[in-house]
Amino acid sequence: MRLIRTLFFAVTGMLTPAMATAETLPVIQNVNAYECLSLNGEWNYIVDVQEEGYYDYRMKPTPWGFFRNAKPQKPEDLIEYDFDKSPTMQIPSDWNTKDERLFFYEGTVWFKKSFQAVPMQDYRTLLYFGAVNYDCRVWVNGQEAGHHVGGFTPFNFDVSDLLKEGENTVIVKVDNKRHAEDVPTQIFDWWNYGGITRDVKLVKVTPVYLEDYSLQLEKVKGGKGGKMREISFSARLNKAEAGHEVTIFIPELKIDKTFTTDAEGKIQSSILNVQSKKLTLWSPENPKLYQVQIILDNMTIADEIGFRTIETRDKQILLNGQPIFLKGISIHDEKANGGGRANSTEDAHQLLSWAKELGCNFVRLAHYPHNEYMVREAERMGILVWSEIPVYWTIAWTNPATYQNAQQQLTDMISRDHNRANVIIWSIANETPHSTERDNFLGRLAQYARSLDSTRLISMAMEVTGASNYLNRLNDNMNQYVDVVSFNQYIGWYRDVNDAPKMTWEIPYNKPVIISEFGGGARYGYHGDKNQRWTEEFQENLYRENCAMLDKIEGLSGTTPWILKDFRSPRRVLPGVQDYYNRKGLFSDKGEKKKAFYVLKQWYETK
Ligand code: GCB
Repeated sequence: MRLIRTLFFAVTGMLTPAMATAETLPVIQNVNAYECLSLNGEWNYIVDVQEEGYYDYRMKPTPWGFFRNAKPQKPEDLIEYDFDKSPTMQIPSDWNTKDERLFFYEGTVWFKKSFQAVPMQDYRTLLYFGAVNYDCRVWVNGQEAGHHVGGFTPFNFDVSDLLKEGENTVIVKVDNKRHAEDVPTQIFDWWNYGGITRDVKLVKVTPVYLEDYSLQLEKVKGGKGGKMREISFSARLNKAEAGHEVTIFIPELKIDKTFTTDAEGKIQSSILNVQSKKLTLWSPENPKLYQVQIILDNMTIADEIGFRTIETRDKQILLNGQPIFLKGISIHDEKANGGGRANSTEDAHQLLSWAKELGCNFVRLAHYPHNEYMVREAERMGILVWSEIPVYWTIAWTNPATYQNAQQQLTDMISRDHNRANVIIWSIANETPHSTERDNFLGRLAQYARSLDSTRLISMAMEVTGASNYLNRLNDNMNQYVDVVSFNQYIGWYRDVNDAPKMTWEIPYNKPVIISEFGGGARYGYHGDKNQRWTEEFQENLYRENCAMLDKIEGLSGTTPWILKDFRSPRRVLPGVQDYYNRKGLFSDKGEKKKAFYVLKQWYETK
């Protein structure tokens, strides 16, 4: 094996200018299994309203940008910035809640972090970001490491050749300005939190490492009662090299099997046999996870993996072959108390505990991939997950770059979470306006999602388009691409305020139905008549009438009402009521329960 010199963690040394550039690579599977140096913590930051640090006065990228982290060498030198004298911000975070001046800010902020590295033989170093919102450029020691677009998915660059012994500096330019051709587009109903919003780390990998692996329980073929179950295992190295040994070791199931990579550096889907009675399936009642080790050459990757099947039969969703009603709630990736982006097991646990208290076995993580702690914690707590990409409202359907962007976000969402037993639905869009262009875009995206992962269900939040004489009809060409027909409806709030009891539904597809949103706003502590908008009583009544109405839908397989908790949104400006919060939460932004919480809880007790 070729010896590659790279650097790792702590100590000092001489600086040598690196000339190489880094490489953007597919996201590494299960990053936390590797030895990492966390770059979380205090970073210096500079707010750069006119992108002075990137463009010259003719709007051309300047070689003298802030990424050089320059310092005056002589008394007469003119350098009009200084990271080390600039304020610091705790990373990961969003600048909107960390710096009062930046509450509404959408633009560019530069971040800088220094750390020590030491040379090591035989390893490479990836610089990994859990997520940065939205457009981000990264430099290591003044050399460009890479560029990434999209605010909610992980990415990594190989920075081995940019590092040097001693002090190293990472500089990140983050720009969260909205644009019509982006994903999401220019308008969306949540706060456009900017910054390095998830963990940053240096990851130590061998030159040949396991870029991806997958373990998936196969559905029972030919009826029940089989003595054996099959788990399919596949893996991919970062290099197309044949002859590497990959061992899969699951002690509790007595699985210990070694495979050899093919010329593409892959283990093509291979079957591991397990006795049915020895296998405990993952379920909300018993979220069993197995300790798994995957050993490539001498490197061991540890994971915890659950085994379950998910499929549909006519209008039913089957988990482990049994029909299940998905008692869900929609959630934004925002901290439980006070807002700001969530990014810890504690944040996740708080939100998911509220969902549990409500009686949920399912959450819709809207409208973009949430942080990984959320998915992992939900898995431990026995909560099923709908995971979504931010193809929301008015996407630029005919722009090829927009499609590529959406596809990349979908790829990275699936890459990160495809070994999580609790994730059962990939959602490709929310409330998109019907057109041929949209159908082409979303049809392609749905097929692509299926090509990446054929073991989960595909869905999207549609809208009801036809209603007359109290009959609501779902009619969306996308029905042919999805496994589960889901739609949002706001009877009692945006429409038909007093008519929910009279409403009937027609969903003309032989597929399970999820109501992916319903609800209405209430300000916690505001009481009055059930017809008085914004009161808890109005929301309580709306939930009562909606639940009764939904009970009449044939094939209803689940609901994820909108939403667990009040969340920040720049579109919600009504003083004294909204104050920049969408008030449709069953909990207030401070975690107080509104009356409607109990209505939904009671309804779920009947399911
Ligand atoms: C919707 C959207 C969601 C909004 C919600 C609302 O249909 O999907 O993002 O926040 O309505 O409150 O209007």
